[in-house]
Order: sequence, then C-alpha cells, then structure tokens
Amino acid sequence: MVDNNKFDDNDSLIKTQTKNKLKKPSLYKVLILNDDYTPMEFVVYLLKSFFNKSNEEATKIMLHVHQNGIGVCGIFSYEIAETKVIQVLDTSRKNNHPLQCTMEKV
Ligand code: TYC
Repeated sequence: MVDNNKFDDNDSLIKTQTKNKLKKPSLYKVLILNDDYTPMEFVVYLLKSFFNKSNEEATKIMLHVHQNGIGVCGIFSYEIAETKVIQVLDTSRKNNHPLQCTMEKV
C-alpha cells in the first residue's frame, strides 16, 4: 500500500486515502427480447442450454418474455454475462432466428 498519510500542524494524522478499497465486481442481468419469429421451443432450448434452467423454468421465462416483451435469463459478472450474450446471439443467428439478447447492470 502506498503511504498516503500526512501530518497536519498539530501532528495529528490525516488520512488522505481511506484504505486500499477493493470494489466488489458489478453484476449484470442477461435479458432476452421478444420477437414474432423465433420459435418458442428454440427459446426454451437456449435457456436450458446456456442458463441451466429446467424445462419448467425455461418455459416460464420464455412465456414471460412472449407476453411482456423482455425478461431476465440470469445474473452474472460482466465477463460471464458477456459470454452468455454472445452464445445466445451466435446460436440464434446460426439457426436463422432474429432473437435479441443484451445485458444491463443490476
Ligand atoms: N414470440 C415468439 C413466438 O410467438 C416466441 C418468443 C419468446 C420469441 C421469447 C422470443 O425471447 C423470445 N414464436
């Protein structure tokens, strides 16, 4: 740690820097968006494959997105969220589906 301590005129210690603060990494929601073309079964497949959802959970999330336009697939660190978004987008494009997936700070 760099010594940032200084002494004022009264010789009392002034802490110019509190401590070496390590900030907790921020968390990110991975979101999927509804569209009119991606098959429901394909969305369920993605949720099971990349977000470890059960068939029941995946179906629930898919129907929520279908009805509300957007929904959360999971919450992760920045790097993991980014990887999930890429996996969903790559797999969707390879299967010619327009599904959109994005991430947002919690
Ligand atoms: N709305 C799509 C349909 O009716 C299903 C769907 C659900 C698509 C969720 C995308 O993120 C999505 N086939």
